[in-house]
Formats: sequence, C-alpha cells, structure tokens
Amino acid sequence: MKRIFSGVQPTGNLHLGNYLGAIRNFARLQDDYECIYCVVDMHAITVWQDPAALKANTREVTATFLAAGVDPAKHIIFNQSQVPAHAELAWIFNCVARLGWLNRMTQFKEKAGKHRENASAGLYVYPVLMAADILLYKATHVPVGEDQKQHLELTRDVAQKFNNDFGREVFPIVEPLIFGEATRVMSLRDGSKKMSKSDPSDYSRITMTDGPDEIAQKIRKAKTDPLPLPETVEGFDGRPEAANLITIYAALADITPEAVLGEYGGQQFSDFKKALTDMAVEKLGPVGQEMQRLMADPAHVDGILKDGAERAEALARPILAEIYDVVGFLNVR
Ligand code: AQP
Repeated sequence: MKRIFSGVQPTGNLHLGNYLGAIRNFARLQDDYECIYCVVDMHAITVWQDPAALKANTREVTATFLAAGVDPAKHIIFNQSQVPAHAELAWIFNCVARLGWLNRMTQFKEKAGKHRENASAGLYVYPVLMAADILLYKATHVPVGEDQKQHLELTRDVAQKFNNDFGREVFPIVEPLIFGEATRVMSLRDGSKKMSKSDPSDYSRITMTDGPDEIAQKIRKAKTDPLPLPETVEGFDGRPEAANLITIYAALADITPEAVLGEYGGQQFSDFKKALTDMAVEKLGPVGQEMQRLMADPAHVDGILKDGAERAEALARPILAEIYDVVGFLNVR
C-alpha cells in the first residue's frame, strides 16, 4: 500500500486553514493509504515556544487529528521528538541539501523577515528536517496545503541527490497531495495574506476551538468590499476577500464555488455571512466539541502518542539502518 506522511506544528491557534487545507484531508485519505501523521514539535521550536504551551499544544493537535476522524488503531499518530531517527536522518540530509536550495525558500524569508541574522539555524534548515520526516518512512505521498509546495520540492531534490550521489534508489520521489476547495485559506482581515497561526490579530482566523459566538463575530467582522457577491467565479478577479469567503463556504459544504454562487451570487455580504456562520458552526462545532472532550483526558491522548511513537520507531529503525549503511557509517554494535 502507498504510504502517507504529514505533520502539523503544535504552535497554538490551530485554524480553519490547517483544518481544510490539511487535517480534514488526513482523515479522507485513510482508506486508500497507510498513514503516518505527526505532531512536529521539533519543527515548532525553530521559533520560540513556551515549554508548557508546547506540551498543551501537542495534545491539542493530536486531539484535532482524532476529532477530524483519523483512526489511531489503523494509522500512526505520534509526536516527532519521540522518534529520534528524525533528527538523525536530518543531520545526514543537512550534508546532502545545498545552501543555494535553502536560500530560495520563501517561508524562511517570510518568517525570518528583516531579522534574518537573528533567526535560529533550525528555522533555516526547517525544510531539511521535513525531508527527513517524510523520507524516514519512504513515504510516497504528502497531503499538505499549498504553502508547503516549495518545501516538498526540496524533499524531492534531497531524495534525488541522495539517490544519485550513492548510486542507489533508496528513496522514492514523493508526490504532494494538495486537494479540496481550500488549499490556501486567506486571512479574514486581509484577503491577500494566508490565514496563519502567528498573525497577531485573532480576528484574522477562525480557530478550531472557537465556539458559535466567536465564529459569528469573526465572520461578521471579516473584511469584504462594498459590491454584492459576484455572480460567477470570474468575478473573483480583484476581489480576494469575496473569493476567500466563498471558497471557505464551498469547502465546508463540500460543494464547488460555482454552486455557492449559484445560490448566493448577487446577494449582499450581510446575508451571505449569516449563511457562512451557520455552515461553519454546523461543520466545525462537532470537531471542536470532540477536541475539548479529548483534551479533558490527557492520559488517553498521551497513550495514543506513545503507541504511535513505538510503531513509528519500528518502521523507521530498519530504514535508518539501511541509510547508515549506504552512507558508509561503520556499524560496530
Ligand atoms: N491558510 C492555510 N490554508 C490551507 N492550508 C494551510 N496550512 C497552513 N495554513 C494554511 C496547512 O496546514 C498544515 C499544517 O501547517 P503547519 O502547522 O505545519 O505550519 P504552517 O503552514 O506554518 O501553519 P500556519 O498556520 O501558517 O502557521 P504560521 O503562522 O506559524 O506560519 C500544512 O499542511 C499547511 O500547508
């Protein structure tokens, strides 16, 4: 069976973009793939994390995977730090990846911003650790949002270079799985910016733990333009906020944006926002409630992570042993 690997950082404020772009797809793929879903806590510390919050957020992301419907008995859910082979392989890949490749990564440029000299070395090699996460399991497919496309290209480059350098087909060339209507959900405050956990404005995103009142308030305050809703998707041109809200509705309702416009095209935003609020509360409410229920039982969540880490470790160890051998590390133990 084809194997999937994907991860989510436990950096708090898990939002609608993370859910529609990635986590909901995780559950939808589980009948056709062997899935490994990881809470990437080692990626999270590439920027400062409060230690207590990191632990709580690790449980929250795990709860979201479960609440979204991932079956931990059939598939693996674990947190990255518990399988040290990720860090071990990342070191080897640090010696395969080229500085020129990393210098092109737009996420580093965005996150480091003007303070590049002050960014952690970990943030710079973030995509190398991501390549290690995926290739440690020889995963063939990676479901992600559109923003991760460039990092996946780098994973493919690392795999290709490693295979070429050592003259062996050790790693598969992974395929991104970017699907659904909402592969890039935009900020509710600015349709040109990605919805993101680190946006200082809470009104820029709907988080997975928002209740009906918060969802309603955020949608009510969402930026729009003065025109009525467009009649067709061609009308999205130059209207990023309209495009975003309609796309979110389409993704939540599992219909196309054309179908949404068939019903709401030409209407006022105020009416559409009410419909969007109802749809969001209907679809996200049960997930949020299940998350709260799971987070109230940390021992249960930790047990799932422990079991997942043991199973992930069992898959990873023989693959890492093969890689060590190919690289030429002398095995004396
Ligand atoms: N706005 C988005 N729309 C669709 N998908 C998204 N993803 C993130 N934002 C959107 C997808 O969610 C998965 C997990 O993301 P992550 O936690 O590993 O990191 P991220 O992309 O850095 O998330 P954020 O929310 O944007 O956080 P910050 O603010 O820290 O940059 C990935 O599959 C991602 O594509």
